[in-house]
Amino acid sequence: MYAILGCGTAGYLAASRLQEQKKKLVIVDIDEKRIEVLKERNFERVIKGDITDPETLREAGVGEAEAVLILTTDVELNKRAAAAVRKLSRDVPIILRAGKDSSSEEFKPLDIDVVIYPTIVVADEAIKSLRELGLRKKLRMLRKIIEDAPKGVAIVTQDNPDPDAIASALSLKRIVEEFGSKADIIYGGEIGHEENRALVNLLGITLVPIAKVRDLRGYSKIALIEASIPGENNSLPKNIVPDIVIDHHPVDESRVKAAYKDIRPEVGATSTILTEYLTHLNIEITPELATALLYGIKTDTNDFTRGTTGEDLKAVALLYSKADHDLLLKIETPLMSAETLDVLSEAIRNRKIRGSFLLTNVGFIRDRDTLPQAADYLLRLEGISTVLVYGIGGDVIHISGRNKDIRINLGEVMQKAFGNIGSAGGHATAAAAKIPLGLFGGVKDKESLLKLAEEAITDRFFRAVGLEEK
Ligand SMILES: [Mn+2]
Repeated sequence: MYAILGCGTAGYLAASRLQEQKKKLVIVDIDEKRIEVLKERNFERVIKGDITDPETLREAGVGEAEAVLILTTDVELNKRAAAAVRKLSRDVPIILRAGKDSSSEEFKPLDIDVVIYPTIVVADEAIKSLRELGLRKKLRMLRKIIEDAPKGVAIVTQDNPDPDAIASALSLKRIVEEFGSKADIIYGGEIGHEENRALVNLLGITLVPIAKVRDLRGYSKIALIEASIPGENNSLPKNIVPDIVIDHHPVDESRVKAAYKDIRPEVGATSTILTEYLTHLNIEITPELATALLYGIKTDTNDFTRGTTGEDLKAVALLYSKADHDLLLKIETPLMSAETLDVLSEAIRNRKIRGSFLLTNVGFIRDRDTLPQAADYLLRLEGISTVLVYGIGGDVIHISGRNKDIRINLGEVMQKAFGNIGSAGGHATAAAAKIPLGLFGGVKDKESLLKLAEEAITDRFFRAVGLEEK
């Protein structure tokens, strides 16, 4: 049972809310008319009496209440009422409304559990609304852009999209559909990692490789997700100005050209931003979408340990209850294909180590996606900080690199080593290269071809990192 002492406007509102929640109440007020009104409104226990009189309060059972609310506008009255309550019980929790000029000192002797300062509450609410309004305004603008997209929206993600990029793009697609248009999710590079492919396959997400898009200008609008500048870690041509940019990677914002941009380096994942959008727009977050977004935040924040903010955790709290956790487990622990296992065993057997470098030739491969997985795996070997795994697929040598040595920018090294004989690039920690076999023209015998490829790669790579081949 809760006790409400004095039933002015605030007391009445509190009583109504508690009644809605089917809580038991006792209300004490001195005003005859108010008492009548309260009885008409079906409040069960309404007592006419002086809220500063301990005897009245005792009869009302206030000393045994779960909590006492004293919310009148007369702070002196509130204090006297609190003193009366304390005469009955030292333990019953008291919530008291302070005055405009109250200081915390004046309530100390009364041992009040919660003092509510109306001015602070008003200011806090105003600030909260400010944030809400900002988001509402932004989303109105997003809606306007999308509603003006009769030929649909091209949602272009970062290259080699990670779960955060995939989940964010999927969410934006839902938003576009909600606003009455349609969208395709377009990516450059590849969907690497078995986990990422499991995410895409288990959720039935359709992603279009950018090479298959005939003309991006066939879409009315272009959105860039998890990247902000065309051509930088994404395959959007540099001369295209996107209409929408949503990202959380730090960038000099003056370089970002888009009618709509929401770039928040302070959050751990773009999925957090999109979760906020979906919530705000009242778009249902299905178990599949919740699973994708949760996985996106999880991987980007390294299981909530890296750059995780309150905003991320707020999104996680919401998504966690909606996500399909069996599905999430399936995504996180995908089955390893027999081919990946074979490539891994070749990679382990053929490894050549020099210092902290490990290079390995896995021979002929069918699926080049097995290379980065082998490289990831071998990077866990003690004492190794840079791994290169390569193999021949079709008429190309595929090279996949992984690096955790902060002095080395693997993308640059690969570019330097293989850029002039093939294509190469990537990041400091992950990079790839392709070299056409035509380079070794004329060599028919497979063994010789492998040996030649191995020599060329080893030699060029060590030259590029500044370790000449002996
Ligand atoms: Mn991200």
